[in-house]
Amino acid sequence: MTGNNPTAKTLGELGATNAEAVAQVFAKVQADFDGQAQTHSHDVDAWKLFVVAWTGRKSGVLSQITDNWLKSAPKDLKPVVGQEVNKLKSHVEAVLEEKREEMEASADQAAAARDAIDLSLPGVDRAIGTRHLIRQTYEELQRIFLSIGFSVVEGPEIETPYYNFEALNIPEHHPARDNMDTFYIEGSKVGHLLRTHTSPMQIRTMEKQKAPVRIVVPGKVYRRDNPDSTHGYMFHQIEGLAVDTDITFCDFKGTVEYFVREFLGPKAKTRLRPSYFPFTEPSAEVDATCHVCGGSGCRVCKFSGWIELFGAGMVNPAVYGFVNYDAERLSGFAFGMGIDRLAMMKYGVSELPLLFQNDIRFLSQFP
Ligand code: 2NL
Repeated sequence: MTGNNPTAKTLGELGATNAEAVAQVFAKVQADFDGQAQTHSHDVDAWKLFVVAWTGRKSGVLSQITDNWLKSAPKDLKPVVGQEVNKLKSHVEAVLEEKREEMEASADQAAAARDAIDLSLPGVDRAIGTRHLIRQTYEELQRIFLSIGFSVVEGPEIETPYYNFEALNIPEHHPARDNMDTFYIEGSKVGHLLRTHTSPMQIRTMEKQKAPVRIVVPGKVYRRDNPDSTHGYMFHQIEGLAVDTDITFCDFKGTVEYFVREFLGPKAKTRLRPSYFPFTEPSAEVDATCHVCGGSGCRVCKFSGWIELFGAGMVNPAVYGFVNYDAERLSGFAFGMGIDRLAMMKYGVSELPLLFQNDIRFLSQFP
């Protein structure tokens, strides 16, 4: 009640001097109350203020009416006013209670609607990743070598010059040690470097374990290179090593041919070309008949019918000296292949960077 507040005055001052006039004043107050109850019932905060404004103990409208209208009423009118006050009070109480129940129910309903889960809606469809093409290729290579008795060994990417070069019969001042090819770790007193092949792990294995040895070593290797469509400064390699008392060039050739047929299919033929590596003697490049034309000649094999797959050879006896193996009694073969190169060849990928850009449009072609 604001402004011209009738409850601040007495009934006499309002001109209500008989029962009829009193009833009219109370009817007006009750209509006022009903109107306000209607407007404020839609907003919880407004409703709270409204309730206090009418029922507040000190300055609520009902208290004001009791104080200013009932107490000051002349004796003959008092019973009438008393009755009207009681009627108004019970009306107010009944309306407030009714509205309170209504509002509680609709709040409960709203909360229930908010929390309701529609079980008939379709679920969220999250794409499941696939194995990267390099890993798929690696797993195929691993399967082939596990099937003929090799086991898998892995090791560190940061190495010492001894394991990466010395023990592999690559002496100081050998061109393969050139700064152009190798990343050295800045500030390392012993000249730590990023391995340029996974051979160091084969040396470590032979140091720890007597012959026979049959292992493959997969992993990342690093070489300083100018990046282009087929070169980066990191690639994935898998090297293999077999050492025993009576391993011959025949074992070497048979293993290589078995591998090529498993990897490229039963029709693939193998060819060995003389090559050179400091750690094998003799050394060979292993070629296979072109997987695109089958050997008749095409653009992919530059019309030669052959594709170069990897390098290999019989372990150079000089290497055995570094790991305390008896070079008179033992012999073996070794090979090293670039997994990325093999993947590009087998799956017809022409740009190496595609393998490392994580572009879903490329990756999803190899599910
Ligand atoms: C290539 C050629 C090769 C080896 C790696 C090797 C390891 C030891 C002893 C002898 Cl411990 N050889 N590894 C042998 C021949 C070739 O790699 O082109 N790799 C990408």
